[in-house]
Amino acid sequence: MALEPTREDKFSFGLWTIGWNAQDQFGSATRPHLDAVEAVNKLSDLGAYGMTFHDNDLFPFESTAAQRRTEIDRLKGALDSTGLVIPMVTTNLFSHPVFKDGGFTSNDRSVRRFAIRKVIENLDLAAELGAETFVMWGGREGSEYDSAKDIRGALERYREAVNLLGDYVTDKGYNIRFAIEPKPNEPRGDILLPTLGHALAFIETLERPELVGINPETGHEQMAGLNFTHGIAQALYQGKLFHIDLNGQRGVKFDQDLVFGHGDLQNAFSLVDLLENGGPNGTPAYTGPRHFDYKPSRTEDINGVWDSAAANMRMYLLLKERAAAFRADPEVQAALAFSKVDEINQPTLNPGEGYDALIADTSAYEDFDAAPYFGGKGFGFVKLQQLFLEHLLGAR
Ligand code: GLT
Ligand code: MN
Ligand code: MN
Repeated sequence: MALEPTREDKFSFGLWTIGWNAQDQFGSATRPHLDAVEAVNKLSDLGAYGMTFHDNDLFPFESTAAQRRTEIDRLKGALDSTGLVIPMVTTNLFSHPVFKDGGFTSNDRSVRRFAIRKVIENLDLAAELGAETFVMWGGREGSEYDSAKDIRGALERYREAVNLLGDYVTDKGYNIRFAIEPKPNEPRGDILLPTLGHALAFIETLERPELVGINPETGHEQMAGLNFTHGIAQALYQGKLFHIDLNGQRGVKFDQDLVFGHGDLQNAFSLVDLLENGGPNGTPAYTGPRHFDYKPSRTEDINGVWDSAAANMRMYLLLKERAAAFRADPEVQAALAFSKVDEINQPTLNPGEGYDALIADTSAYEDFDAAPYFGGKGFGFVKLQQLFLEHLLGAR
């Protein structure tokens, strides 16, 4: 299997990732500004198929309409000459001081109106560039103090905003769906819709739930101590995995945004296995962009930036190769069968069976022998896990 990325792999990167100039809470930038045209050219050379951006990654918040147009046209020129695409666009509702208490859910009503208008402008741009996914990461939607935010009111305002944006894309005929990106905290002390489960529940309250899915990020779920692969499986189960942010995180701490696989490698392996082999008959379970949302470490110069971009794609392809070998191994297949991994897909009740028939079936209860489960009937999960790790290590 090829470890050289191609367009068919659908790898994409945020302009804010490779373009991060490495300024953090404790120190100034360690790298200069990266021009969007240079970013497109280099990503194309590395084998990516797409780039994504926030409005203000491309042009500053204060830009005039003419400045904005200049930057958009420069980007379009680079896209035309490379064949790179823009599969997703998102809006910056978190950097400018006006959003210090959020955008859609700021306590200040005039800020909320401004935020919705800013997103509408950006939806027009997304449509112009052919993006089909519009991410909404509400990093500033939240609070530090319980007394300072009426959470039910804020959720109602969030809902009002997303419903209106759904009206807008529908009326305009845009081929755009929304993807809410959850995060538990940072920059706010607590962020609304902190996990993908919260977001999934919220989406069901919307007027057009079919237009809205989620964009889960590896590190964000892991910051909450959650299993990212489990979360992605639930998003797939509910038909809501509209986009994905891949990166690396080592444990419950600040958002590290490491290279994909440079954090919890085992979870990255099970994730790639799920995405690539988790569909019907071992087909891919997800066919959208493999989007990397990472930050090249502050220690790196521009060479390190491009090395890290390439590392994301290579890690994904290595894990994909290892996952294929895992699935093809007859010993693994025997271990999966012994562990009854497939039996979970067999309905617990017989066709047409209700509780009356279940109660009448004495083999299910009265005659069922639970005793052998003591000291016997092990599931063999450890043996299976060892095989999983040996494949991950390339030992088989
Ligand atoms: C910001 C955040 C990311 C989001 C981006 C989309 S912005 O960098 O940390 O997780 O995906 O708004
Ligand atoms: Mn992150
Ligand atoms: Mn993200």
